[in-house]
Amino acid sequence: MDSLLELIALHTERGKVNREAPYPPDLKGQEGVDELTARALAEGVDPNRVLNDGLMTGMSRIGEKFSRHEAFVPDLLMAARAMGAGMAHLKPYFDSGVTKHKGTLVIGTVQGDLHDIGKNLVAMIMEGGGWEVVDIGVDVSAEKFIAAIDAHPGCVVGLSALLTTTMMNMEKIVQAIKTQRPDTRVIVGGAPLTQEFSEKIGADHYSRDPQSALQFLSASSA
Ligand code: B1M
Repeated sequence: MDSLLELIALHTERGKVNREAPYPPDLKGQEGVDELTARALAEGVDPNRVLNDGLMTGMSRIGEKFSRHEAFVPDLLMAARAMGAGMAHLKPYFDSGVTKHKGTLVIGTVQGDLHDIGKNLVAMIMEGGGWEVVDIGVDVSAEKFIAAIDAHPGCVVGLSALLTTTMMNMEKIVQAIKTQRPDTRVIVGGAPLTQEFSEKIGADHYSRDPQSALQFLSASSA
């Protein structure tokens, strides 16, 4: 089982999407993340392990290589595509089958930021936890968040940021929401964030991971 998870991590890192994918050339004809993830789940591997020890491990390895200038933006893009292929297989496993929603979460990646894998994962797990999720995409301005709040009265808003530069935009968006729609609860997440930053910008909750967001919402809506 561990060797299969390691292969998922490796093929995520290398951006090998599926068997037909010609990239990377040295893995031509081999199973990609698509087939490997499906196989792991069919063999009964815990979906959380597929996510954490397979897909996310591969993604963090390519990120570390990028930091060391051993990988470049196209490599990140291919890894993201491979991870997306794996996540599609995980979705049904995080689906609770709950029909009555606990509430609505409007979620988006903040202005200037195009990273959406973490946001998509949070959206998937919140849906699985019984929340209606309205995903308003990436590069989302304060105005667009406010419009979504107005369209979904009583919703909770989730903001994701992956860049230290766009954390500043997150601060502006939280301030705009808290000034213009003060009753709206805001949760924030993303790799560069900290609890301290979240408190400084006036968010209601900092979520290190999707589970923590779900726990916060479940506790505060109970
Ligand atoms: Co970019 N990128 N990237 N990138 N990228 C990072 C973030 C970086 C850390 C890489 C590095 O240097 N090691 C670095 C940021 C440095 C910094 O600011 N400190 C970086 C950079 C510099 C850049 C560019 C500027 C590169 C360039 O152009 N020179 C550029 C910026 C583009 C832009 O946004 N304007 C860029 C571009 C890209 C791609 C488009 C190529 C691609 C994104 C594709 C996509 O998302 N569709 C990409 C990728 C893939 C990465 C890495 C490798 C992986 C990110 C990821 O998806 N991780 C990343 C390095 C890394 O993280 N190791 C990197 C997996 C994902 C599941 O984790 O998103 O952290 P994460 O989400 C987690 C938690 O953070 C949390 O839950 C998730 C699951 O646990 N979470 C929330 C996230 N949002 C949440 C919201 C919540 C709650 C929890 O509540 C609302």
